[in-house]
Amino acid sequence: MKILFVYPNAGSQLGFNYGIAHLAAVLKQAGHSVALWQLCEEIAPLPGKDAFIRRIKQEAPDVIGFSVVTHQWPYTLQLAGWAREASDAPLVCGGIHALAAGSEILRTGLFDYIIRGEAEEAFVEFVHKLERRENVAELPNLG
Ligand code: B12
Repeated sequence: MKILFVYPNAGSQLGFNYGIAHLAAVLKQAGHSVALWQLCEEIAPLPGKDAFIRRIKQEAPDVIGFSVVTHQWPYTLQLAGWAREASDAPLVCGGIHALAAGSEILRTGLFDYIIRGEAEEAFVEFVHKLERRENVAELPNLG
């Protein structure tokens, strides 16, 4: 499976995301491929809707995972809406905001899933189950 991580980081310092780094490592060890898109003006101007959708289509991910801190939530909402238009891949929200405000995220209807807290085991298991078309409902940390 190909997992595209989206890291909304608008108006903020260019940052290394340790959470995504951990998840990318364990996903690769499990045989999956991983891509990262950090949206930060220090890397490139933030994309408009058309450019965002074009790149998501080019990446053609099987799963799109957003890594979100709370102050990036409004921007995340915009990006998730565009991602919904660009792809049928499940949208998963993780990171500190999923731990702090999981119900609020799910109520928007934009994300298919949240994973709360540490996700090295939960997200790999989630991707495996999706790949095997198995039920993910009982997975730990999943909303
Ligand atoms: C290191 C750190 C930084 C670093 C790196 C940040 C980064 N994005 O990695 C730097 C210095 C850049 C930084 C900057 C900021 N930080 Co900071 N930072 C931390 C700190 C101390 C540790 C985070 C960490 O690396 N944990 C270890 C990694 C492995 O865990 P993780 O990131 O949580 O990821 C795991 C899960 O969340 C999950 N996960 C993460 N992403 C995803 C994605 C998917 C799809 C899935 C399924 C799961 C998932 O799986 C990961 C592995 O288990 C935390 C405090 C804390 N104890 O959490 C504050 C913290 C995250 N920071 C905070 C804040 C406020 C900021 C800044 C806004 C500060 C500022 N005013 O500029 C900026 C925001 C930058 C940004 N856009 O991310 C707050 C966030 C509060 C909130 N509700 O959002 C925290 C919680 C501190 C606090 N208690 O206030 N930070």
